Amino acid sequence: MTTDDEIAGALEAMADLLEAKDVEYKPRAYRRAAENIREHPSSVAALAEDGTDALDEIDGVGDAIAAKIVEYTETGKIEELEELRGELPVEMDALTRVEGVGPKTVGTLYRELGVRTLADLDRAAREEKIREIHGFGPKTEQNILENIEFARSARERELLGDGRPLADAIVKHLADSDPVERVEVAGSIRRWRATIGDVDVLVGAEDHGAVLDAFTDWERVESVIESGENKASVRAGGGVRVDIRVVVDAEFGSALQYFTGSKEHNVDLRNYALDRDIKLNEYGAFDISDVAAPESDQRVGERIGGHTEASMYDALDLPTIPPELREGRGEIEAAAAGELPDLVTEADVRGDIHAHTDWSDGGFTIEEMVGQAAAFGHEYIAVTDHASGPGIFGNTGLDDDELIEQIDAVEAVAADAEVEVLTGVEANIDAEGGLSVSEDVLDALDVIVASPHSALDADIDAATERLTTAMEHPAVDVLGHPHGRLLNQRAGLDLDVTEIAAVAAEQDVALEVNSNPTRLDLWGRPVQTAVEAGAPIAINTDAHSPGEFGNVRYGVHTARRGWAEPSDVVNTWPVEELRGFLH
Ligand code: DGT
Ligand code: CA
Ligand code: CA
Ligand code: ZN
Repeated sequence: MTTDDEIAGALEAMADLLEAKDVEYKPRAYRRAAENIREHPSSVAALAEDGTDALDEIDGVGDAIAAKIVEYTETGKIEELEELRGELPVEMDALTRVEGVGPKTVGTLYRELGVRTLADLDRAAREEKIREIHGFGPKTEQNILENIEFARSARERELLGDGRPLADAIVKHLADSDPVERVEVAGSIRRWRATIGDVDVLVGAEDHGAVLDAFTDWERVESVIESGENKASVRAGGGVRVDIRVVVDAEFGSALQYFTGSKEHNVDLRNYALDRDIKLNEYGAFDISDVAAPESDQRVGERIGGHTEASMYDALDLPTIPPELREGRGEIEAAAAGELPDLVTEADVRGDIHAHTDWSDGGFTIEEMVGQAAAFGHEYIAVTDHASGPGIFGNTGLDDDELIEQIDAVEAVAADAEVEVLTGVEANIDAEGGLSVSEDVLDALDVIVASPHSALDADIDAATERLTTAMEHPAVDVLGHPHGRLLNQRAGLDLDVTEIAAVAAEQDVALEVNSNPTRLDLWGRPVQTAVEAGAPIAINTDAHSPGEFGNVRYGVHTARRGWAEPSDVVNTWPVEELRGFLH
């Protein structure tokens, strides 16, 4: 059952987001109501079960707020709050933990600089972009920078999109450093999990001290948490925790296997090895068939693997299992049976069929987006601006007339473009599964992406029904970010993915892996369900600027976590084949 604390928290979240949008009066009303709820002598949640009238007795709770409280206690969510979160996809709680940063500042920083996370804020401050905003100055910027560190102590997991570029930079820095023989990322980041606890880095070298010095002296290291003989932990690149371990080169492969995880995979693999009289650990693979007391030491018996990671799997007569599959979801059995998937790679992707321009909420013209898609190396690109509807930022969506008008504009650009350009739209799926665009407009466009943006509070049956209804619409080609989740902010829809995947396979609708690092939706397990059901997958960036085309790497590795092969992914297909699918 809902607690009064949760009710008050939801109202305070409304207040913060309304304030960030510069709405007047309402934020104060919501905060006052929240405070009175917390102080109310009896359970407000219990009162709410009798309906809005029962809430009359609480000071500051009028009809509108009472309705929100009842909605929250009945459904666990407030639709308006979900919509506000969609419009302002920022980590409000994390950002406002920084002293001197309130909801208004969060709103401004998001609108001006696209700041969503603490790592974004840290970067913006270090790059001296905040001082350039009207009403801010170097002093404010400096204060923000100083206070971020403290705000981080009570934080959530990092986004892969923040951790991965940092990890790449660390590897590059260390690879150029003299004492380092080999260096690799390990842990969840090597498995490309959507969120990571920390960045794990592994180095093979003789002189461990020299490696750790080269690391802690790196210009992007902000503070050293701890430092020992063979390992160190620091904060770097905007307060992200980085763990580094140094091992002798001969044991680099076994350490890499061990520290890549996941724990579940390692436990399964160790048991698989023990059944074959082989002991596995971070120091190597050991044949213990002639060893009386295999527990007596870490390194016992004959060493049969450990220099390379492949040698560890080879010791078990297994092919090397790609890190993205190492989650304890049947990968060892598949490897043993010679049935590992031939996973999709970044090089397989030929185009992007979900992107936005300044016709809706993107920041760039059709011409700029198309030109940059070509420069990125794509063979095709679809322009899929938002149709108007609830949950669309600042009512920037296009109505039917504007969509028809846009077709001419896209075709004009397409005539001189170096990529194949497809027309399209991202239609909003309403609460009943209907689309916000009329039939003749849908018929006139090449790519119809249908996505949930609002009413993300339905229960699992209603939500599943809503999306299957949308997929059964004959015009729909792609189900965009099916759950509507925003990492670290909202869980999104609860879905019966088995059912969604079955309908997608039957209707020939592609389920999207949205590559935006704040979404990564679908992700590993649901992608695996979709692939098993034979549903097509589309790996899209949903780019609102050309820089976001590069996010496709996150989508590809996420699809790999779902065991996807190139043939499963419609945008690895040649354009004629794709057009056949869209038709
Ligand atoms: P994270 O950081 O929470 O996103 O997840 P991981 O998987 O990176 O976990 P982390 O950083 O705690 O440890 C890195 C890897 O080291 C982990 O994936 C597997 C291995 N490992 C760490 N502790 C243990 C353990 O107690 N048992 C086993 N079997 N493996 C461990
Ligand atoms: Ca980790
Ligand atoms: Ca770690
Ligand atoms: Zn979109």
